Amino acid sequence: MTIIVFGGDGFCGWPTSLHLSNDGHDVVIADNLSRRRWDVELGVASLTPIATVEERLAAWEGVSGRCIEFAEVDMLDADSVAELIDRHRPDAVVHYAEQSSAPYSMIDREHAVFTQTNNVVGTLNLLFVLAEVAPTCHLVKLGTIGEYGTPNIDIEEGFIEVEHNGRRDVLPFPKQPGSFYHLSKVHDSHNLAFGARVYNLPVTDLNQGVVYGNATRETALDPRLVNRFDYDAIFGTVLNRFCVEAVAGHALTVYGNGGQTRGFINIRDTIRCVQLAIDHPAEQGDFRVFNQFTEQHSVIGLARLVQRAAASLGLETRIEHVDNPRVEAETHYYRASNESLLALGLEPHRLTETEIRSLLCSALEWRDRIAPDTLVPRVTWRRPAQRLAAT
Ligand code: USQ
Repeated sequence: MTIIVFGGDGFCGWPTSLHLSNDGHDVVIADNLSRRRWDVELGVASLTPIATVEERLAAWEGVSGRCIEFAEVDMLDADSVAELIDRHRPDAVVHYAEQSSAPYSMIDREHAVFTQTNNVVGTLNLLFVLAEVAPTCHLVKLGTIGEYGTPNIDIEEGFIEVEHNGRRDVLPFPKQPGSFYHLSKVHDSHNLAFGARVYNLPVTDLNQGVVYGNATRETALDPRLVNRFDYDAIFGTVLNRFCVEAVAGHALTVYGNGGQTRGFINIRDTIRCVQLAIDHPAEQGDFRVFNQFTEQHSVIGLARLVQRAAASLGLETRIEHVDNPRVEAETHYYRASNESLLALGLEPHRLTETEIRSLLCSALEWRDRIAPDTLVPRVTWRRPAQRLAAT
């Protein structure tokens, strides 16, 4: 197949692109390289040193003999997106090209507006281009399981059967997202569900959980292929952060009581899920939703797992319950379904002690690059727009 990966230079997009290329597909990466600019804006950096996109692609060709084309495209520029789709006529597009951090979206008005404009308008542009230029192309879109929030009932995959006043229907599962970022994904899902229906497009929305790890089989083939490993308080996800905190001798920063429970997934399963979605495409006019996570954990449970694995490596760690910078339930029911991808053949990597030890060893390898200042959460949900208040 010919597959365009929008956002193919980012944390999930880069290993996905390599994996699909390794699987024999013709892969094109479309990316505006904004993820690298946000590092500069925030004064943070990946724990692993990231090669330029040109170096990455040359290294991949060197080790695999396969070429991945790169196009610097901003999804807000619909003409460029249309030109790219028209030129390649892809069988599938994978869409990761969004601002992916909840804290980033909560910095202030400007960052909230940017996140929603970038994500929602970019997705709308792609939807319209596909409808006009490539209506049989399968759109695989990365959403988030955080769209559902933490309801006091089981979370289904996108839809729920409801009985009301004696009548029954299957309706979109209620959404209670926890940040302007998560809201942007909700808006995307609504636009995609509507667009798939009226333009008869095949769409898969992957509601992904919190990703951990950074390396995949392909990224390990050459140092220039190494993937990002974010650990700062804006872009780092919780388990990766705990591993870096453990090797930095920093307390594990559990927000609040740590009872927050989420779905988690290894980056190696992320790329496999996307591959499964592509191999088993949605029908024309179908908007299907898969919950993409493999196991559930509470934040305090994860901290204890990291503490135990760290101890086995001789690292002393301390858990600190810091004031929760977010507005979120800390004690709640959580049980989400993830049957669709398992039914398609996903064989999950489990979060064993060995797996956490291997994450800790990756962090140890780059210990000298840790900037402890960036571990401390500075964005709070409760006090928006400091800049606005000052004006
Ligand atoms: N948390 C801590 N300590 C930390 C960092 C986070 O206790 O040092 C807690 C948060 O309060 C939250 C949970 O850990 O309750 C998860 O936070 P996170 O930063 O790992 O993940 P989140 O902000 O929810 O977002 C991440 C990705 C996002 C993706 C989402 C999936 O950045 O792109 O969509 O995970 S989900 O959370 O399932 O919506």
